Amino acid sequence: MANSATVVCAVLVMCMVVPSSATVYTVGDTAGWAMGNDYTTWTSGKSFAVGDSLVFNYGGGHTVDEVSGSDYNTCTIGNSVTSDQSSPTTISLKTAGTHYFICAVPGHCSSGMKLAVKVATAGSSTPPSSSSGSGTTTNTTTPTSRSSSSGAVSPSMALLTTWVTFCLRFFS
Ligand SMILES: [Cu+2]
Repeated sequence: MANSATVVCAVLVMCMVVPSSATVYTVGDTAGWAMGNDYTTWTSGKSFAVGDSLVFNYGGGHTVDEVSGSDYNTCTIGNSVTSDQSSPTTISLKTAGTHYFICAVPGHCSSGMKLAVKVATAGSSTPPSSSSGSGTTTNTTTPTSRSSSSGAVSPSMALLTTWVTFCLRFFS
């Protein structure tokens, strides 16, 4: 009992510490991973990046297989890179490029259970490093914005400290 409470606290703390840049996408949203969906429609308008992850929710009798592009196109089963059938399946998008997923149950891929995700390189929004020289930084906007950005760390640290204190007091 105290064990599960500790886990809950740890998860809460980790949620605060880990930067929330990575996005978790639920494939098909509420429809999940099932036949009769159009996952091309689901991916449209979304931009996936390295570090994001996909969560496949499905009932029994389905799988999540990562396959090659040609196997995706032809719904060919048997050459899967990875395979899983323990819903929910979480896939971490670790490399850039297009990743292809199908259900390896015969007939299901051609019934719509095929997903192609174009993954962009991570950190495309991070500022370029090593270009900090020569001093002429023109972003001297207002002193208030500078103080607020430096102070943004401490409230979350205070929250974290509060949580740790809370956890220690009630569950130890
Ligand atoms: Cu299936």
